[in-house]
Amino acid sequence: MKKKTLPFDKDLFKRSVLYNVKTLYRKTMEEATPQEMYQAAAYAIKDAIVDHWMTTQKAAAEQDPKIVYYMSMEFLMGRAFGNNIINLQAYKAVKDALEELDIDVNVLEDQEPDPALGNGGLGRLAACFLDSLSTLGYMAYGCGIRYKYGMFRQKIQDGYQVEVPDAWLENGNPFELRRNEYAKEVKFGGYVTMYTDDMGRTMFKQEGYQVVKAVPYDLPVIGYGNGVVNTLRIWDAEPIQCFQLDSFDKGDYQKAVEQENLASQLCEVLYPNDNHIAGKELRLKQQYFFISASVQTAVQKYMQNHDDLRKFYEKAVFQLNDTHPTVAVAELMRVLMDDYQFSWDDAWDVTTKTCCYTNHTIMAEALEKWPVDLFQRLLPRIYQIVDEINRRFVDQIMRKYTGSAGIDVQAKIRSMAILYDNQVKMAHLAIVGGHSVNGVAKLHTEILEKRELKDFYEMMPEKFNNKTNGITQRRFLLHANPLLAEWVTNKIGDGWITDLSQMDKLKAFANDKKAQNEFMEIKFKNKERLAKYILEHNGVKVDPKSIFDVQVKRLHEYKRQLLNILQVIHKYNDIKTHPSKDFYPKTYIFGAKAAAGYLTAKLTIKLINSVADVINNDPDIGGKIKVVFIEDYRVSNAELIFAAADVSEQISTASKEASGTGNMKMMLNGAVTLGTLDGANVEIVNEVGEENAFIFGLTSQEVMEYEKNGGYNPMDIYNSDPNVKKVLDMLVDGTFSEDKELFRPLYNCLLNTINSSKADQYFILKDFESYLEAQKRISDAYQDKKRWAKMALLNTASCGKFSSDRTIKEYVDEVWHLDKVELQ
Ligand code: F55
Repeated sequence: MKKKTLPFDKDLFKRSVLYNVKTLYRKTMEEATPQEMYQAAAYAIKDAIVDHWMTTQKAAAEQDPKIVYYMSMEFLMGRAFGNNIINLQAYKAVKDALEELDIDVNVLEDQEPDPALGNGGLGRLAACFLDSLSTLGYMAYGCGIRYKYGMFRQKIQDGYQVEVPDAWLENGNPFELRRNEYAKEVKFGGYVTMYTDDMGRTMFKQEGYQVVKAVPYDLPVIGYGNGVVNTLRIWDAEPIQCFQLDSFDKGDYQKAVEQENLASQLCEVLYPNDNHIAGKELRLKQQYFFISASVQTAVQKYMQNHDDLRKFYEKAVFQLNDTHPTVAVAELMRVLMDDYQFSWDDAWDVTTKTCCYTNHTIMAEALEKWPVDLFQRLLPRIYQIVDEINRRFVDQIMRKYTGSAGIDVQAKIRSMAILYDNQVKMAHLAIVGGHSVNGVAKLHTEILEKRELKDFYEMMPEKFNNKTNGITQRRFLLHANPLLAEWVTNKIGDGWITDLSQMDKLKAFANDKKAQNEFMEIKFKNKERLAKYILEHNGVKVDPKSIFDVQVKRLHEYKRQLLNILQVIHKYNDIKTHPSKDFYPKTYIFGAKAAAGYLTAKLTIKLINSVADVINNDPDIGGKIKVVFIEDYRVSNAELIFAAADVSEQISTASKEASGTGNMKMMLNGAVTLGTLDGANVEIVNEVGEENAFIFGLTSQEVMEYEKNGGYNPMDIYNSDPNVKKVLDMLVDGTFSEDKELFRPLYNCLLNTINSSKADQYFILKDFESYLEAQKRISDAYQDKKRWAKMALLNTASCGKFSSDRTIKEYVDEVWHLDKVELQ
């Protein structure tokens, strides 16, 4: 039976492109620049999307399904054009149509800037989830911020990272729709007054505040082949027009200027920190800004076709992506009580049944806390509500534990209160104010339950659940790796595109010599494609026959890029001292952005580039190893990199990486994991089998045991392992920099001679030997061509579990309970 595909009118598309070039630019195709052609084609695609968008919204209005509001400060969408035409099942038609107009689809795709409204994993996960929600036919809104400047663009100058503003909206965004009619007001500051309403109830009112207008921009999120189009709604801030200002604050010129300033600053820039809270006032403003607008919208939408707001949670669920959107708990309480006259208890019932929270990290520096005075000054009414939530919760703790043998009630309050030490603890608010708390991989959820959030887990175990992360195979295989996608489809049909568990069927080919050769031939072609990119962008020639060993992710000490580069230095020494020793050539590929203020991370980038300089230009090495640092790692070049990876480096200190998702993207593309038993690596190894991955290092148990006992002394390793000593000494002997002191801070991180309990907090030297040994196993395995091909193929064949479709199904079945929307 032939499967139904979405209709797409190729000729209409072609005419539309020509028409758009004319009306947008007053040009013919011959005169238009590639950017103009891209815009014209994108508008033509948008035309096709809008029909589906309207059909979906109409069906939803009729069927009234429950909606998930995925609230997130970050959506790392990546380029839209290619992904949209893939999900419309129109890639080939568009490619052919463009060819007839003498345009290469790849050149066109390259004209689009990466919408980088996210830092890394957390933001990208949100984007994958939206893709899956549409593909599975559930109604969803992504709620976020339309930052004027997204994640900075990274330039490497003299080996150092330089941050360049990301003006992604410079040429406009053809896919977005400004929805002025849905604008909302958001209020900051001022004070709260009390009054008695007509019915004798005590009511609260915020006065003397500043106000900004939140204006939504809608972006379509297209399901694969099903015509479902959901909405990513990102908010921009504008000043309230003066005539409106008049009505509440006549002639207050000063205030008008302040409001203009606030509006222009609010959505200016994404904070570029991952796993680290900067604690800036503007950040809290951003949080409340998009949450207030989103919560108001969700309630209003519900009230359009329902009358009993006490049943709101039957039609809406808020998923809070980490603690950043957690003010939603108090904002929903506020709207229900102040705008709809709910009692506290009724409002609390609705709020806790609506909100759910995902935790993405256990790193202490990422736990979000706000000083009470800042919080109170900026959000006076919200603070009152948080204070009352806290009072009632502390009361509940006391009632539960007072008089229980062996329980220190004060200790419980200290560890769980929302307000403590003059701080507002956002994770605690999220746990108390919702009905679901989830971690993002099995191990991570276990650590939350047993350690990080132990007291909460003991008090309310029913709220806790795990949702192992996933990724969308539409972007990361179908779009990123067309050769492999086609091969897979030839072998097992195209069912995998919407059901990744079908990849399992590839296991039948694991020992098939022809299939193995084809698989490795495709990998080789993808390596050639990446080698070309590297030559163009880095000016370094790499050999696609060498092992492509890849570590791409944010730069963070716990992710241990430093361990990787130290190992490279060791390998360099090894080759120099044993020039005739057999060594299979390797290309070490790094890509990473460091938070702008994170000095150790930035210095690690410099080290990687300095090591690259020395090694790539040393004639003694004869190209046996090459080191490449790919500038400006982002979703678009990630797609090229994943497709070309032989080895996927996932080497975080065990217990620190909540899940990881790059690990899944590389596995999908047939890379073999070299990793610690951390985050989702544990589950990856479980699926693919230990014999098809390379695992090393301390376990999370061991790491946590050391941490409990104040760490370990890396000096012992330095003194006893000559390899380690040599490598570390090279950081400060001028091998990689004329200034011998340049890399001293990294040396000191590893061997803090003043305070040994602060030395090597991420167990780099402790894991060094085991890591070298794993690297050796990799080189050996790669030389056995058949064995490697089988391993690589089995990785692709075993990745079924790691689709975000699976993750979303689990959220739907266990937490959200959504209904599918049916399009006829
Ligand atoms: C961004 C801003 C702040 Cl303030 C804090 C954290 C972040 C951030 O980007 N976190 C992040 O990306 N966390 C990652 O989430 C992924 C998705 O769940 C995980 O796979 C990954 O382990 C985790 O580090």
